[in-house]
Amino acid sequence: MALVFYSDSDRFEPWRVALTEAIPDLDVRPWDRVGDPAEIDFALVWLPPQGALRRFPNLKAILNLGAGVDALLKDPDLPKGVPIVRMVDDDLAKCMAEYVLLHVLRYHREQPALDAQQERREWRIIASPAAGHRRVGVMGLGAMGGEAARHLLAVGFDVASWTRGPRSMPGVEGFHGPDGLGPFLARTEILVCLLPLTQETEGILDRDLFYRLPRGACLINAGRGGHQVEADILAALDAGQLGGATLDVFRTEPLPAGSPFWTHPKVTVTPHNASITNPGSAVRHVVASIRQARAGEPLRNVVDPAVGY
Ligand code: NDP
Ligand code: OXD
Repeated sequence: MALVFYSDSDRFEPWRVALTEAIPDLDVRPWDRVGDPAEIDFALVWLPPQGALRRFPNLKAILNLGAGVDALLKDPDLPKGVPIVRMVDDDLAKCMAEYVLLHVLRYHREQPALDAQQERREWRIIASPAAGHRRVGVMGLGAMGGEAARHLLAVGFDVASWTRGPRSMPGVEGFHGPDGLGPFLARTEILVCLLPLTQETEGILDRDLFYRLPRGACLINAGRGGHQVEADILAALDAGQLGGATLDVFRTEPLPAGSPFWTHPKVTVTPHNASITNPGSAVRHVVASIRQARAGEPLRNVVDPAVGY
């Protein structure tokens, strides 16, 4: 069995070593030494060029190196009927949860205002309530949002979630669907977006949504840049409707040097590093998918192209 690897941001060699340690007879090939395309059973990829996967006539699965499959699904030449498996890995989810916790705590404890005071050498006490009095709303309660919610609950935050279908998690107030969005937003002081980018969620972080939040609410988006109407974020920040925004993802990445986000006093920019796939842990998930395919068992974490995640 042979697997071809493509990524501009992940290194081939650690993946080759980790995969062949687990499955010694797996022939792991880099993109530029693919050999006979008909021999390739699996493609392990991150952001392959459009149309690049159609040259493999015997693909059994496309294994995505990341959790989000929005870029893959945009490819009009994606081989039809080949299952796409998204990345689901404990460490990936835990790192995301740490990112969310860091930035929720930062807003909860008024750290941006305290940083600004320090710049001015101003000594003024700003009191924060205990976490149980801070209402955090998590959009998306999947692998990422679910782990983030668990971390937030562990610290004591008052957590709600918003999902496509009804979901329940102990201790989390669940809202779902278009009708649930308004009440979810109305009770949310710190909004965390961990949605996949789909036709339904494209541009969801817009003026209308921001004005359904309490005034001064803060936004943390580690989903996708395509969720953001970026001019609306800036306008809502300038009007005081949003109190702050922490953005890990952008419509254009890398974020252009001229973007106003870089210098806006109420914006924290991170370079799409909220959580990064690490072969040391993620290899388990890839190996499991290959073993399932070999055994003719149903693959887990397969994307439904019709809904987009
Ligand atoms: P999952 O597929 O596990 O979960 C998706 C969640 O979003 C589900 O709870 C789903 O609802 C909900 N959802 C989807 N569509 C809608 C909708 N229209 N309305 C309301 N809720 C919706 O995905 P993951 O948690 O693994 O990943 C989520 C996203 O996080 C990725 O797609 C990627 O964009 C982003 N990500 C970003 C990273 C970064 O470093 N910035 C790293 C990893 C991921 P339901 O439960 O009802 O199906
Ligand atoms: C992912 C990402 O989807 O890193 O995994 O954005």
